Amino acid sequence: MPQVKEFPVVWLQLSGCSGCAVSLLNTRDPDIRNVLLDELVPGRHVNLLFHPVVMAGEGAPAMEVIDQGRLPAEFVLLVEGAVPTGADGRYGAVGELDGHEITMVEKFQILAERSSAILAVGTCASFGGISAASPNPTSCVSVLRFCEENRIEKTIVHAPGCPPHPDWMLGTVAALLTGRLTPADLDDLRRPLMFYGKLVHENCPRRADFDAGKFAQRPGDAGCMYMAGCKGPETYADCWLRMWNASTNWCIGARSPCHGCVEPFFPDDYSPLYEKLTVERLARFALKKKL
Ligand code: FSX
Ligand code: SF4
Repeated sequence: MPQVKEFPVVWLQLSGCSGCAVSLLNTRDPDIRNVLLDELVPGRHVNLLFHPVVMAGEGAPAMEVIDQGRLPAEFVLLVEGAVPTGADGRYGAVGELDGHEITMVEKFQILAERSSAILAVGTCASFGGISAASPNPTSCVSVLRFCEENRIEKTIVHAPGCPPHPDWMLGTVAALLTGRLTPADLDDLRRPLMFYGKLVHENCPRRADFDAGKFAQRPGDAGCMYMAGCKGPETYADCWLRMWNASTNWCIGARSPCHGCVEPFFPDDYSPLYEKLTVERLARFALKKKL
């Protein structure tokens, strides 16, 4: 029988709401049991060493798994949440060991330096997101910004979304494990083009209403939801095709505007959420389309 290769993975949870972890648990095909017990892709098994939401271990035995001296020679680091750098990191702790509180900043720095590659999971880790929203009292920064400021040079890939779709996370991990994620497979925001390559607005079932000038005034109404704050004209994601909750529905299908949660503009630049994009921003989209 061919040997199965083990890929150690550490999931670190920083400043966020745990929605990314919960979204991961909602994976349908494969389901979470298959992800953890079987081969994610033929011949490759994800050995999830540490995940605060999923693992049974707790306390010192759990913290020892990600202790510097015990880390495997190679592992992929998945990071959920932004890095809370304020007050010397005292806004967030991963746990404690030998009576010493281990801050998120401290643990992230060590793991990032030792990792083979980093996957920023969710919009907080990728771009700062809600955790770094104004006025950002905890001085949260994205994974990339922290690494740049601390001269940590690693392959960093983004799988944003608030939360990200389970397929976006697992598909990106599978591509990383099989070496099928080259810079040519990413957009200029380091997102895999296979998930984030197409514009929502170009693929929206309400697009004909936009072109005909039939606009909904509030969520729930018929017509294009541009006036009700839809950010589809500058949001790159495949929700319109993939849909959510085991392909049940998606935001626009549920008569809600797209909030652009996969974009670096979210949430500050997209607030108030139900306010329309400026005409200048729309014009920028039209210009891009012509090129
Ligand atoms: Fe952020 Fe994760 Fe949004 Fe939440 O923790 S991407 S707030 S859905 O879940 O980081
Ligand atoms: Fe669809 Fe939103 Fe574009 Fe209207 S503005 S066509 S609702 S994506």
